Amino acid sequence: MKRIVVTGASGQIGSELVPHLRRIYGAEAVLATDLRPLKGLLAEGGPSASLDVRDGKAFSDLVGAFRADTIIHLAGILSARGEGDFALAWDVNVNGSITALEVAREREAALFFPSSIAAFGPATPPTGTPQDTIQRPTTVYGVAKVSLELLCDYFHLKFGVDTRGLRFPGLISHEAPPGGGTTDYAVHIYHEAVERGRYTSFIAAGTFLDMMYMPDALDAVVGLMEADPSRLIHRNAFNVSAMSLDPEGIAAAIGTILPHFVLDYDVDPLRQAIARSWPDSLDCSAAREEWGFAPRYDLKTMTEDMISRLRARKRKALTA
Ligand code: NAD
Ligand code: AKB
Repeated sequence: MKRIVVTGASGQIGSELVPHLRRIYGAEAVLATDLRPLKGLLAEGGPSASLDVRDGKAFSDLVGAFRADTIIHLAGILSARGEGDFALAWDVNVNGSITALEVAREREAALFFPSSIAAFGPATPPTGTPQDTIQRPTTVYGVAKVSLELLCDYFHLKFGVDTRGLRFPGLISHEAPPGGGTTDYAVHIYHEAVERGRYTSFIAAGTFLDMMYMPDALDAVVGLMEADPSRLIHRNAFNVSAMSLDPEGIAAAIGTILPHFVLDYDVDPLRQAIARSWPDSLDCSAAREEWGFAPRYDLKTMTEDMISRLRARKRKALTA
């Protein structure tokens, strides 16, 4: 990766991936784009542009003018939001992503596509979920992810496009808020713990889901995109995860630092049903073997880092 266009750059992942890529490849080598206005570091730290990924001509023109060799395609509508608006979720997640594939093909760029644990469904083995297994998701978000996993394989086989991708678990981070997903509770719980000392979870006690801390997700994107292609047997949709967590497990880890933290529940049936249809713990051996996936953070180290960063931000806001 030398010259990179990032779509959906204002979101939870893009807000941290764009500065990370700019540190590695140089500020001028990373063009941040989004439908929403780009703010702060995204706009000031390097080139940026407005882009609706469903506009094929604008997308292709931007990639061509920037002389990009890589597209990191993050634009999307997340699981819970998607269940509320089928047409929008399909249009952005399927049509917008096919547009990204077509632009990559036309401009001879590599394409990173972020799939998700949402690509699995209730018939999937929930623990030790294999890399290659039954999928059959029950959300429009998941159906779109499976479709794109297959289309990314197809564009590689048929047209030689250098497509690569990960199946992300729920990502926990402190920089930008999550965008309407089911795993969002695992981000909100830290913010609320530091702000208010308590959190009401919309996901029920005992519901385990795969999770990963954002720095490991950023390293995984770069690690996969820089991997020797001759070692990639799967290429797209690699299972990646660092921990399997339920709300009480996170609360217990927070409680070691904030002993008065209180967790209670007001379960949202929609997001709980989605969570129950997803696996508990992925088998990530293909990612480890084919390109050296090695997450650094566990629940303890992630919790220490999240709380210390959120506390520092709170102190700064109070003194500003
Ligand atoms: P997010 O919702 O925080 O950000 C998505 C961004 O896409 C937003 O900034 C939004 O403005 C933009 N967008 C929406 N429609 C657009 C359009 N038509 N054209 C251009 N931009 C548009 O999402 P995120 O968490 O940053 O996720 C990025 C990608 O990673 C998504 O494909 C998501 O499915 C995938 N993913 C995320 C997670 C996670 O936990 N964050 C987990 C698995 C997969
Ligand atoms: C969501 O909950 O929708 C995302 C995801 C796991 O894909 N965080």
